[in-house]
Amino acid sequence: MKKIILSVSVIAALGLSSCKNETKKDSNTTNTEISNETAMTNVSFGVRGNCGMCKTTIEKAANNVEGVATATWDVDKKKIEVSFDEAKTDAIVIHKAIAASGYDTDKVKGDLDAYEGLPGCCKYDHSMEMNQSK
Ligand SMILES: [Cu+2]
Repeated sequence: MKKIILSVSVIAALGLSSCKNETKKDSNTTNTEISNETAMTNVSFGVRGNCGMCKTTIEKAANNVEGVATATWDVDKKKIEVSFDEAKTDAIVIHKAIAASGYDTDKVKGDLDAYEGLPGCCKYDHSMEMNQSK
């Protein structure tokens, strides 16, 4: 009788240890997925501009940077929100790309030649307040 109880408990122990192994595999997979998601970095910073055409130009400039996933400029707040892969690019590269299209950011001044080439309605005031919170 004792032998039977012993062998049953051995089988039970084997069953438990194999379950543990499976659980480990599952949690490893989950961790990899989470780290892929958190690789995206979100930044927001001030960018001067006037209208919907400015919005198109600014967002296009940001989106053309390799590693940028999304870019949304807010015409009222004079502010852009960018989501990018930190392994591929850096926030300052995005500032420079927007500045090259003629627009001032809170870190890099807009290229003046590109500014001169902007449509009249887009020639924003260089003293405009950016990154407004209203
Ligand atoms: Cu404009």
